[in-house]
Amino acid sequence: MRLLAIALGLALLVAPAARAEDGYDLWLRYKPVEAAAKGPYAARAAAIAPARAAETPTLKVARAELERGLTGLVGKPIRAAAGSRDGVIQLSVAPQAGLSDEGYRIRTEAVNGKTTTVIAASKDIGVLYGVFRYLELIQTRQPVDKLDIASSPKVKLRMLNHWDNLNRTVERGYSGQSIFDWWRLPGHVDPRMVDYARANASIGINGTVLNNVNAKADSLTPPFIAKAAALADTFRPYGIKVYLSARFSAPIEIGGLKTADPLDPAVAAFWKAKADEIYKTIPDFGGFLVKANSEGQPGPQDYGRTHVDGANMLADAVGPHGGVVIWRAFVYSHEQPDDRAKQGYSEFKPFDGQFRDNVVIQVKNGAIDFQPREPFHPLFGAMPKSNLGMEFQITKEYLGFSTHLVYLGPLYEETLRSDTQAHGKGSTVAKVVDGSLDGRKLTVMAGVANIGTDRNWSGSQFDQANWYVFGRLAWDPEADTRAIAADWAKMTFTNDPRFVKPVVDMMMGSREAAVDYMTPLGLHHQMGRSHHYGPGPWVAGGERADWTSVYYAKAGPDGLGFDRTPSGSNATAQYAPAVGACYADLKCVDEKDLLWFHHLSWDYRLKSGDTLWNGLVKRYGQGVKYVDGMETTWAAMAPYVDAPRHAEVTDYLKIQRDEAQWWRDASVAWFGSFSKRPLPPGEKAPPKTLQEYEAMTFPWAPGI
Ligand code: BDP
Repeated sequence: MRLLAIALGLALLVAPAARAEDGYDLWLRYKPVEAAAKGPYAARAAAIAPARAAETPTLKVARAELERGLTGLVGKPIRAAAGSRDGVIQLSVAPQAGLSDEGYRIRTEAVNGKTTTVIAASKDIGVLYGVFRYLELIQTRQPVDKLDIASSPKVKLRMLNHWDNLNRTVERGYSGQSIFDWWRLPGHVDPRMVDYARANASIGINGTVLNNVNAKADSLTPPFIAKAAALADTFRPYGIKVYLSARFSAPIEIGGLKTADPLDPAVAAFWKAKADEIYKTIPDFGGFLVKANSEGQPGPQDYGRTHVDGANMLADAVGPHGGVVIWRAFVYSHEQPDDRAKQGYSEFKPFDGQFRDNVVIQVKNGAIDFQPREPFHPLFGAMPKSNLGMEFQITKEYLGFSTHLVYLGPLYEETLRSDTQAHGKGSTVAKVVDGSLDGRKLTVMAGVANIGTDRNWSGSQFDQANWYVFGRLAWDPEADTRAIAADWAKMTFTNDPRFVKPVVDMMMGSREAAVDYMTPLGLHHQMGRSHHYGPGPWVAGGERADWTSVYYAKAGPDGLGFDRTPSGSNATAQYAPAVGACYADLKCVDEKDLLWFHHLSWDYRLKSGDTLWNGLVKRYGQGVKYVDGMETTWAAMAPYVDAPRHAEVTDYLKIQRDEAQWWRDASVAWFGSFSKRPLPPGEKAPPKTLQEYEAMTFPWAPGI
């Protein structure tokens, strides 16, 4: 016994100090498979054969990842030729029928009568994706003895959009500073950039926009091009291209021109030269992302030109190099007092068919702005002759920042599965995004990143799941987000079903809970002014009406909600007739979208039989209750989770619980001042006066 203790003590002394779990390893932890389950995996992953292909940088990292993963999961694999023994894994690059360039096939085959797992693809990048998939199978304890898997991404450009500034602040970032260390680049490339690339490649992300859409022209100057090139070199083996947000007025700011008019030949020449310069240092540069004539950003309309003029001019600059222009449809102007929800459609729909083939119009999932719930954007399905991409927000600007546990899978899935009915039933948003509805090839799914310098990358352990699910859906927009949550939970924490089931259930309901305690029944944009932290339903006045809460809720003694039916702004007319008619019809519209489309009296009867007022108050309470439930569930998970991560999540849930209550109380106080109706039985009066809630200010809220 003593001897054993001494031996153990020695082993501890010589073993490398185990790093506490802090979330850095994301879903790529590669912890040893439990002894009882290990056998079959070890048998199928005992050796790695020399790759059947020239050793490219991508194959090198694929092999390194496989070795690293297997070493962690089942023990260090040896090297052996395929066919020399059972349990060899063979990486192979060879033309694969029925797979796209990035697709992969994993098959169990007999080579010389020996069982071999072949991970094959037409291009090396497919092999890397296949390796990650194989490791995922082991990490999630799927059988690997008789594999026959083929997978190709359904969307071509699967991208992160970083809203990162050149001084390392991050617009709407809640996880520390920008991970891109612009100041020290290109001389020093933080090794973390490799882990960033690994994580993205593991979920199929193949592009990243390095800088904020509210862009500075400096990002296009030679020093910054060199910095971007250093990142591009680091990401290249992982199949990730870099893109830059381009400021439309750059020809004036860094080009010495007097105008940025897209039809001015000198302006077009500036952009052509700029593109040539970038491609000289970054030969596989992805292209430009542009926010033009939106929220004060410069654009072609400043010169009486159109989005088409601006986008096509830039497209002609990058086109010869194989680049694309991603032009955002998130526009709403100072001049038009129209319902903000209508403006993107009104501005872009008439241009369908006029954009160059290498232009993609990137559309936010909803017509306002990344709210906890929005009906799908009416542009989906409305521009069949244009490339239309999806923009989701992964960072939770409007969903409680990084301290609220909100799994966004159901939000993304709800939008992607919405039926635009553009060509009759089944014309889902997913089919617009993957291009299949109108036979489009250049497809995009973008996510506004939630990544920063925090050790856990995303600001919270559970926000990693939002990065993860985004990537998985970009690969397959029709994937099931519950299954994805389960994969994530298993890899990130444990395969123990006593953990996976309750935690996945908790995640799946968490978004609906946030909708309930923030903006139930179709309410939207009720957050604090500008930082969007906490409740601010009273926000009024200021620069523009559509930056206020009162504009969206339209609360009054008569009732609540924004009338977007034909009797109101008629935004419903922007949808396919059957869809719009349903939204406009109180008998058809789903109550989750009720106040988005309708202005209703406080006594309107909900399906539950409650009045609108009573139903609203109850919804807020339901949201708070759900967070209570999450706290209880999580407390019971302590045996399955390492102490540091368990404690962090526990702390955050407490913050969320308090803030959910605050949302409920402040909203009830505010809307109650209009409804003037008593609270439904059992509902507590807000503990503070309305004036006290209104007086709370947060000048240091993060992310601005
Ligand atoms: C809004 C954000 C703002 C962004 C803008 C955008 O509040 O910070 O610049 O979207 O998408 O949601 O351009």
